[in-house]
Parts: sequence; C-alpha cells; structure tokens
Amino acid sequence: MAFLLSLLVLSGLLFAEPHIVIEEAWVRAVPPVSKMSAAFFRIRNTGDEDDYLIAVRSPASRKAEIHTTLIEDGTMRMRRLREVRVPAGEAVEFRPMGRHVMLIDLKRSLREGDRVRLTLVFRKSGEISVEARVRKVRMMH
Ligand SMILES: [Cu+2]
Repeated sequence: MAFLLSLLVLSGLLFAEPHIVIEEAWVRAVPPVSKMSAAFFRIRNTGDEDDYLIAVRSPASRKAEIHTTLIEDGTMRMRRLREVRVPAGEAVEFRPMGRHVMLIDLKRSLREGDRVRLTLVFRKSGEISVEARVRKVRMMH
C-alpha cells in the first residue's frame, strides 16, 4: 500500500508540474532622488499544471510588492496582489499600466543600461532569478 501511494505521488510529480520561464524582464529607470521604481516581465508556464507568483525580491530595493493598476473614477490606482496565477500552457504579462512589481525603498540608483537581479518566488516552482535591464520610459506604472 505504501509502495502504491509513493508511486502515485511520484507519477504526480513526473506528469503534472508547472514549468516557468521568465522573459523580457526590465526595470524602469528613475532619477537618483526617486525611492521607487517598477519591474516588468512575462511569465510563461510551459508545464501542465498552474503555478502562482507569490513574492518577488531584489537586491535593488528593501521591499518589492506585486501590484495591479486600475482606473477608479477616472483616476489610476494601484492595488497590491497577494498572488498571481500563471495557468498551465499560458503566459502572464507584467507591463506598464497593468500588473507590475513595485520596487519600494530603492537602495541604489537605476540608470538606463544597468542590470537588476529579480528573484520571483512561485508556490510550486520555488525561486527563479533573472537579470532585468534598466530602461527609460515616460509612463509611471
Ligand atoms: Cu505599483
């Protein structure tokens, strides 16, 4: 019985799992006085099970939060998300005016061309780190 159970668990691991790839990661360049910036990327799940982005860390800032952008009464607002589902076989975009990672309390300036390490934490896939390129844009979020 125990053998059968472990076989079932093993086959579950072998045949149903998320496979996460982070593409086109970049961070918005900000003036040296700024204490906040935002990071963007695409999360692709080529596996056959959903996964969830639950946290992000970066050595560039003391805090990083997952946000979404909404228009309420004609005003752009941001709301913190507890997690973002990445469905099996699909891709989720983080981009200006939409979902983004807010880098809060920056430890260093972010100039165009710099590289910033982002560590994305997934419920099933664990931690995945990428090097994001700093780019200049006009939009705020
Ligand atoms: Cu934000």
